[in-house]
Amino acid sequence: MPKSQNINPKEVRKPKFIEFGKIPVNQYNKSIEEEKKIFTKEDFLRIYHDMVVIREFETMLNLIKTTNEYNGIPYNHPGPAHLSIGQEAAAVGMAYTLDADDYIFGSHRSHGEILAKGLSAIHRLDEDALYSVMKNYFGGSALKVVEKGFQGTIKDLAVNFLLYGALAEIFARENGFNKGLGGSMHAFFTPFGIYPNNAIVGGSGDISVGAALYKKINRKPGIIVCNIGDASMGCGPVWEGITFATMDQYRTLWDGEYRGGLPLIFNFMM
Ligand SMILES: Cc1ncc(C[n+]2csc(CCOP(=O)(O)OP(=O)(O)O)c2C)c(N)n1
Repeated sequence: MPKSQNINPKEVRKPKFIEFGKIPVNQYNKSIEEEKKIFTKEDFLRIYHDMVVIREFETMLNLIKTTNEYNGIPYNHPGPAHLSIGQEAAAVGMAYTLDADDYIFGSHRSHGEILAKGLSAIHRLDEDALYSVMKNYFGGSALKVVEKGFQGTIKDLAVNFLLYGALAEIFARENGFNKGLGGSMHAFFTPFGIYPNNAIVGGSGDISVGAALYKKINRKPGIIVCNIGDASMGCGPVWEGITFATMDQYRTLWDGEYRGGLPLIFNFMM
């Protein structure tokens, strides 16, 4: 791949030490007053709203798994559902400033990320674009269900569409975002920038790098966020992905507008 990268053996074989700079850890120390200057009251309400939606979604799944019932409605779901209760803020914080052009990939525990990214995309897309997405997705089969008897704004309809599509997917239903074939761990909805999650721990660690390379080479707008669990740091493909994403060639050999790193963030969920 290198066009010309000169390596002087006299230089590289010299006895020396490799030294690392400081890596910042736990450096966040803003006060509530400082944060209030960055976000508006509407922002805070929307952040809280999105977190509550995710918490209730996961609580509902937990009740269905453990009691076969939610709000008096009996249902049985024998399939997998890895919940993310307690991680709502991490998911909403990750998605809040992303556009529909920004893509997320995830792990086996990604319901919260899917909903957070979907809610963020719904907020950013205009009503015509939203309606067209819903109408054209698998012939509008999910839209038909949520539209029945619905009275409200297109944005509210889109929220119902998101919740229904994600839930139907988890329940392996035909109206699910992926016709129920992906399920809890492989759900995705690309019109909102929600790319597949992955049952293989760390599986998104290298797929995300490929997606970021695609964006860079094709000069597509947006960035990639790779959401994976901390245990995936023990997986080889994640290190391969990180190494590939930080190759010196991007800085030293790629010319003009292609110079520089990939539009990629690794976001480790603890
Ligand atoms: C390559 C691979 N190894 C092992 C597993 C089994 N497995 C499923 S979840 C999990 C733990 C993942 O931990 P982490 O990424 O920290 O996420 P958490 O479940 O703690 O949110 C393991 C080992 C797997 N799915 N894939």
